[in-house]
Amino acid sequence: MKTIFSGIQPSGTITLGNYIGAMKQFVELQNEYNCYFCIVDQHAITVPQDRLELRKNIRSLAALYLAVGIDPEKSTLFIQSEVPAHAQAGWMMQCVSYIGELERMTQFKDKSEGKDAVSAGLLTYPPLMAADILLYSTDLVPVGEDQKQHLELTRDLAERFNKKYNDIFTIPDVRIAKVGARVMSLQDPLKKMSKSDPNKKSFISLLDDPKQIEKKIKSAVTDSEGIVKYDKENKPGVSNLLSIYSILSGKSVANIEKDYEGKGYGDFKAGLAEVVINTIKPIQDKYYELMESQELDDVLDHGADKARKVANKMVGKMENAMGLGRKRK
Ligand code: ATP
Ligand code: LTN
Repeated sequence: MKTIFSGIQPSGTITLGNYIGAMKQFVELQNEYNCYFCIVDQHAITVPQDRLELRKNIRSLAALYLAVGIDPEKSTLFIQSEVPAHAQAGWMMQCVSYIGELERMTQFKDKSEGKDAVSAGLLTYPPLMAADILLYSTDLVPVGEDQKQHLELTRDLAERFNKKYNDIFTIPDVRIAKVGARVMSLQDPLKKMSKSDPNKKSFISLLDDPKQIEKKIKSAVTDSEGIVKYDKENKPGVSNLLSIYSILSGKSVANIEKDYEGKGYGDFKAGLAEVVINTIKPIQDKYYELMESQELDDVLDHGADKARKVANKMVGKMENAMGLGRKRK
């Protein structure tokens, strides 16, 4: 069985973008692959976080992974900071990374833009991500479009390490969903939907209540044409809403366009709100049940134990390859 690894930052509540671009794929893939799904809390602290809020988000993200359908019998779910091998391997990968290539990452440029103080961790975020992936001899990494560049760097770093030290890493492939890999902000359809966006109207979180969802969709930016038609270039707002509608309802974009022919954006938005609410409702029911139960901690304890065993072996191989410490038998 081939291995999958992916991670989500506990930097807020999962959005429809995270769900459509990443989580929904995870659920489908877990039947065919040996899967590791990680709550990457060490990546989250590359930008300022409130400690109580972070703790809450970590637990909430774990419950959401399970609520959307990650099955702990099939997949390993764990918290990055509970497996110290990630930080150890992350340091070694930093030492094979060049500052120039890290400065070229668009996520670094976006997140550091206009900030007075930028942490060194924001720059060295990609080698830690490479470590996450390489520790498990991962074959495939399902992510949204925005992570493609980080995956290319991961492959470069793995090849560099293999050539320079010892051929120990599997070179991972990226898997990007054919549709929905880049869900856009509801307030600025030229920007990706992000859970850490300070403007809460720009995203729908999986924990929003029906009233909030209706309101956010109602105020989503469209255009003045009043025609429900997919045209990414000229109608980015409507096209984004149409994509979300299509993915969540399973209807083709052409059929949705037909359903709303001669009707305005008001009807279309009300229809979309209903589709979103119907998708989210069962996830929320499961989520609130999980947050009350002991099951969550058991799953995370077990996941960390399992991940530690695999990851520690690879750290041993990396240290041997680089000549750290004493030779292990
Ligand atoms: P942050 O706002 O803190 O940067 P984020 O919302 O961008 O967070 P991540 O935790 O960085 O989310 O990403 C988790 C997964 O969701 C990744 O696979 C990422 O590619 C995917 N993803 C994030 N935003 C979108 C989006 N708008 N559309 C599709 N996929 C997305
Ligand atoms: N960088 C990713 C989160 C992430 C990740 C990973 C994704 C950290 N480690 C390993 C896939 C595999 C993000 O910002 N979405």
